[in-house]
Amino acid sequence: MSETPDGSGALRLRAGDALLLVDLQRDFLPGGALAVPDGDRVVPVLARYLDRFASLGLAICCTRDWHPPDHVSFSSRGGPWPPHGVAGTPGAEFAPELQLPVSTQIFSKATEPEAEAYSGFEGTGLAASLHRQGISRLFVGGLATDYCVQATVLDALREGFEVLLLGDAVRAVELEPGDGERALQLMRQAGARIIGYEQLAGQG
Ligand code: VGL
Ligand code: ZN
Repeated sequence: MSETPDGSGALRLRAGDALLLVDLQRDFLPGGALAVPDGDRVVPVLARYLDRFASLGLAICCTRDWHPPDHVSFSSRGGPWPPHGVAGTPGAEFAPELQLPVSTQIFSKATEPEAEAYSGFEGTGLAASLHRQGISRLFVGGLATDYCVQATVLDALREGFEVLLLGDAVRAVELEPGDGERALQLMRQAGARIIGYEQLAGQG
């Protein structure tokens, strides 16, 4: 099945598309407090998507972990994770190599001490904001496949967005081997399509 009049099958970006980058923060990169294996490998790939979306004037949204210092998910409180993504700390900053346009929209999540929120849609107003902007298709990449990316993608589908998961721009934590692959399966079964950069049509 082709998707373009020229029959090439390439994906043509259009009004109503947005790039949604999940938790590209220093703490999730090598050397960070909760480093995702090979997490830094997504950065140059996402730079290409960023260029493309920015040059077409399409929306770019970033979620970020923005935890209080005593967040319930931290091991100090019996949670599963070392302290990470603490609001206002260097570890919570976006990957410095990412050139985010000034127009980038930022959504901070899991800001309440007692509540975990893996999904960028939880308590952030993200869905309402996207709907208000007339956005219907989300291109989602970032960290980590088996936690915040998965939760964000499943919520996006529930909210009625079409989701294209950037398979070349996600990486998994894999506390259990295979978690990354299982997350991809789950997202695919829920209706997400997994794509790579080379599938985007050259749009000049
Ligand atoms: C994440 C674990 C804890 C993520 C956030 O961004 O995937 N994972 N907090
Ligand atoms: Zn977190």
